[in-house]
Parts: sequence; C-alpha cells; structure tokens
Amino acid sequence: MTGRWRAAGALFGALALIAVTGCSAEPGVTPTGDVTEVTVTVQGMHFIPDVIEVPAGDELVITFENTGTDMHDLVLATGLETGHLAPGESHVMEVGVISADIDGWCSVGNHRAMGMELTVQVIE
Ligand SMILES: [Cu+2]
Repeated sequence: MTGRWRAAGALFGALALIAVTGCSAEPGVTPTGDVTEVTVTVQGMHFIPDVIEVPAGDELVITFENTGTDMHDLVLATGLETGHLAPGESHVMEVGVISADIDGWCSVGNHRAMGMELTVQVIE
C-alpha cells in the first residue's frame, strides 16, 4: 500500500512539474537564472510570511513547514499544492519562473476564510 502511494505521489509530482514548465514560460519575462528560496511556516491560522517577494524572472522554491497544531496545506492559484500535511511535516514546492503575482491559501476546512492566505509578489 505504501509503495503504491509513493508511486502515485511520484507520478503526481512529475505531472505537476510538467504543468509548471508549461505554464511559467510566459513571454516578456527573461529568466534570471537565480532561485528565490523561501520557507513558509504556520502560526495559528496564518502563513509566515504571508507576502513572498520574488524578483521577476527568478525561479521560486517554497519549503512549506507545518509548524502549526492542525492539518494544513498550501495551494497556489497556478494549481500547485503540497497536499495535506500533518503537524511537523514539510513539503518542497517548485513553483517555477515567476512572471506574475500568485495567490496562495490553505484548502483545509475554512482555514482560508480564517486568514490562511498568502501572496507571491513580483518585484523588479
Ligand atoms: Cu490550514
């Protein structure tokens, strides 16, 4: 069973990566070749930080650590998601080259309405 889950996870990851590669190469943004790495944690019903500033053209890698006491996830408007993470678990998300602002939120229960939102913000 565990093996099957892993295989499914690997397949999903591969598909997600293809989706990112396919969508993020927008014309008008020259990839800088730099990577912005950010660690996002949970405090109560908030993401810390809740604004992630990324230079246009940088690749973004988010490490989401569930430092809260409930189940949480991180979903991006691009369709990427970490999947549900129990307290203490973490997940690395390769968002790809950033060319526009992206909203993010927690999809568990009503957490988004309670404040679990963040924004990836492009800076020049
Ligand atoms: Cu949550």
